[in-house]
Amino acid sequence: MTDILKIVQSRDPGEKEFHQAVHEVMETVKPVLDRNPQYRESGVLVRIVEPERTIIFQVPWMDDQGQIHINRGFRIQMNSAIGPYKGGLRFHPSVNLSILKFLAFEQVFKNALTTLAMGGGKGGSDFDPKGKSDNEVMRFCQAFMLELFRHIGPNTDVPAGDIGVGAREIGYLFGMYRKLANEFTGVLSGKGLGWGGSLIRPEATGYGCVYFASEMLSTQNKTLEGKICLVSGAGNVAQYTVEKLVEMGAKVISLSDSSGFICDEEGIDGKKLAFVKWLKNVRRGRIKDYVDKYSQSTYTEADSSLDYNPLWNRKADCAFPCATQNEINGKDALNLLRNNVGLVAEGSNMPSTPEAIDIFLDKKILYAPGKASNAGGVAVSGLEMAQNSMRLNWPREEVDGRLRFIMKNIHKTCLDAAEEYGLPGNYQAGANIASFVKVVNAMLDQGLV
Ligand code: NDP
Ligand code: 2IT
Repeated sequence: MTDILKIVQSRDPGEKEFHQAVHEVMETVKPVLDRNPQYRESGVLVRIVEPERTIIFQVPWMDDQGQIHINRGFRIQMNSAIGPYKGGLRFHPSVNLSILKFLAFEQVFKNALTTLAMGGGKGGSDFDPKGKSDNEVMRFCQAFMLELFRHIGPNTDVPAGDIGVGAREIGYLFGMYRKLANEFTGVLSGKGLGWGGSLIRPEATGYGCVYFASEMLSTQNKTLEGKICLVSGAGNVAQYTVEKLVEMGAKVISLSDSSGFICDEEGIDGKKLAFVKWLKNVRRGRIKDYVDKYSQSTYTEADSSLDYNPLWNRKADCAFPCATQNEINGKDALNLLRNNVGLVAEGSNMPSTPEAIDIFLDKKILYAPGKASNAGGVAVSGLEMAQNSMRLNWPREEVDGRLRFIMKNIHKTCLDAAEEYGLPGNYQAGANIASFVKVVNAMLDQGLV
């Protein structure tokens, strides 16, 4: 165990997701620390694992029946050495300090990989938008922003979406910010196209993940054409991962939500995807309803008594986890390999447990860690910030071209850093090393602040 992990564990006992994320980065950057003793000596390691600021607040709101609810709101401002804090907001009942600190920590390194000037942050609430009316969601978002607005700003901290926070929530949050601050600035990303949003932002995480996968395959002179793909989740990232995979000629056979997963061996084509988008984004229904419409497909209910997820136990070539953290464990990883999967590109944040990652690395399959492969979302958020600052909107082709370029560049950065440290093809080490060096060098340049 690294010394720094011991410090984090004793300071923040019980924050298991945060410990997992710190451990993952610190283990892989050991060769960098050995080669550059100034990093250990300067105390930069203890600084990088401690949020610069943690804001926790009460969010009181009233439901449609007049009942009062108190949720907890958070914003973790993790590191601002290379730019304003930047990262999403998650609304989900599981949200706690540990989960948001792991996400904020990952975000610092992910944002550094994009090459754009963005520090790392994350926030959210244990509020559950599921089953709430639009008015309840609006009142919650307004109450949340009533406190958050004093801590953010276009040059300070720029939140965006994540699980449970999409276009609807960003709209309500922005409206309240605009009113409270009495200014119209690019304080949130993922905004509507008519009021400062960027083209391609909704698509960016999923598209970027597929661009990254395609780059990985090209190192083996392969393409996504004809590849059978497993995708988990059915939200923003999953939907646009499927869209781009279909466009590139792959066959996607699964989708899921927290209740279960569907399998469609005939492939989820553009028409079926349009139904999923309507089902999830408009009707806000469950993925189970897919089988009522497409009767050749099957639905499997989630079963928490199993120690593996049957979604990952299907014959396929590629896997794209796009739901949530720790959704692929060691057993799932072995099942994926046994079923012929040779590429895993993470759309979600930290979907693979440490055991699963070790199995992927040991078998030398193409494995892309989320901080590299899902960086397209925040990258286009960075482009949205740039467009807002200029008060200009770039066309779709321009933003998509920049996204492709950024993903290609991240892919190369990972490979080059891995190669430099004698770990060819290890994207996990490459992503951590390249981003860590960039952030700690900026911290050292700027002194002890
Ligand atoms: P959405 O809320 O749009 O979709 C989340 C999907 O994952 C839903 O299908 C949801 O099912 C499922 N899910 C959520 N929690 C769980 C759980 N505990 N167990 C099983 N399934 C679950 O979120 P996004 O698509 O935006 O986010 C998905 C992942 O991608 C997250 O890890 C997020 O951090 C990451 N990410 C998102 C980016 C973005 O730009 N949005 C950028 C980079 C990464 P249900 O409806 O039942 O809750
Ligand atoms: O995890 C992530 O990168 C996001 N949820 C997107 C963050 C952003 O600021 O666009």
